[in-house]
Amino acid sequence: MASGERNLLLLNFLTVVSLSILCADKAFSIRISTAPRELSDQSLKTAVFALGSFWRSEAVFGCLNGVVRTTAGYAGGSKINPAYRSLGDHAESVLVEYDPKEINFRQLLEIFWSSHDPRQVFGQGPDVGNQYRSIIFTNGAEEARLAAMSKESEQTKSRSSIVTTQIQQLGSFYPAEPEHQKFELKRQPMLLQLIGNLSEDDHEKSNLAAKLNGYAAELCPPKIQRRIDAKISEIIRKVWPVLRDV
Ligand code: MHO
Repeated sequence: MASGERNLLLLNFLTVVSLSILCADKAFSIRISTAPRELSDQSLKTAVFALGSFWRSEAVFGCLNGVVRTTAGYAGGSKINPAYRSLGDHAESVLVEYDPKEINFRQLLEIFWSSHDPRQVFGQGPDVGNQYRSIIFTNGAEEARLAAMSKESEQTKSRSSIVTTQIQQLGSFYPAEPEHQKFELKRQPMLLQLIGNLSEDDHEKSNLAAKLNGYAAELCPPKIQRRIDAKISEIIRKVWPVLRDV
């Protein structure tokens, strides 16, 4: 067998093994598949948040139970067809597609508040600029109410500085360029190898890629981070073939 073919088989095999191991766990109760649109879109809800660099924002939400897919993109501004180097007045944002039976908007808001510093002005962490501002995008009156209540409660935690987060009705969300999708995962060739060679399109829609993107950035909730860690070590220990002889 040509070595290219063997590598391909190996990658496919590893994909199946890693997927089935990850799927076997209750924590990953959403069916994990690399096939696009694994849950019917009608049963999913979407939410959009801006909380600094979208590389990190995608990772924050990607490995929560109930989050099916994430997309990095631009929102909150008026520029038509923004791009990374010319995003105009948009903020780097993340589109979160979630199963409302497993996680709700209120819980997503909690993750939003605990995952960045909403009191930082004109930037987030080391990143400076308007594109890193904090925004909760809402869809309808109920989400706007929940967002406003959560902001009030965040403000009451300390009166010595102002919570800068904006609350806006979502207008357009523009997905960012492919190289910005699941950026944290793309930085880790070993993890990419574990899930096989996905096409860019499958990669963007894959639930497993979203989870591993969070894991790669070490931004999963600690329990999930440890569980994925253990599973990856197990795969490497038990399954990875080692060439001992020729
Ligand atoms: N601190 C990041 C910002 C990237 S971002 C997607 C960097 O490494 O440049 O805007």
